[in-house]
Amino acid sequence: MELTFIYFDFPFWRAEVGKIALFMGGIDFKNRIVGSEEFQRVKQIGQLDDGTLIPFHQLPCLVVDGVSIAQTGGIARFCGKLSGMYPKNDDVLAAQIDQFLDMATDITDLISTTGRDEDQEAKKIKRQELCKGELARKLGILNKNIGDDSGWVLGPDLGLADIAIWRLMGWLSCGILDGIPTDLIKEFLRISRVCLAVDTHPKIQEWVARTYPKDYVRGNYL
Ligand SMILES: N[C@@H](CCC(=O)N[C@@H](CS)C(=O)NCC(=O)O)C(=O)O
Repeated sequence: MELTFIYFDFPFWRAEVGKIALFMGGIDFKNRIVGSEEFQRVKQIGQLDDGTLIPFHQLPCLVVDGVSIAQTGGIARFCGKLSGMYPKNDDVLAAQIDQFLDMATDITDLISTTGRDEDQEAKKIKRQELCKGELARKLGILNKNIGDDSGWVLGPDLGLADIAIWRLMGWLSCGILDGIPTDLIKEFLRISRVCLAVDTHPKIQEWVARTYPKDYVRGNYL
């Protein structure tokens, strides 16, 4: 099976969940990076410059033997099934994983509501308000839904939910979002615990060393 991941040159959770699942499963894939100019064309016409279909004019996209698949959750499940990180015969566990992927989407969408403002100062103020209000509320709810033992979000091993939370929180707390403080998640001890566990997992460290840009800044967890 030939797999090509299409995304930006940035390790955002939407693509990382699927990519890391494949890496954990020892499954090879190609990486097609889209730059900002090509992305403007993708948004308009729904294809890469080489004609590759991008179904909903959005990224990430995964091309499987020539078939383009869109949507973060669908791609994550597909990759998870290939690598054994998403169950094929346990609908309850599958739904439990899904709920964390969808929560990651909700939190991402919340940040996006502040992101299209031309005025940087106005955007910063909106984000500061979000951190005190709805974002803090959502993080508190996410935190509550993570078990209070020392393990992963679900099950005995590192899973898709852990990866999604780790990269989402890494993005939120690394200092690149003006108006969002780097200590944002430190009070959410269970989220912080999971992020630290993912961050120090040997396979994740190998993946980061191998693929992340030189200017990658990790999140602030504890
Ligand atoms: N529902 C999509 C949303 C993906 C998404 O919003 N991707 C961003 C880049 S990270 C994008 O393509 N935005 C352009 C647009 O929505 O027009 C998913 O879950 O994958």
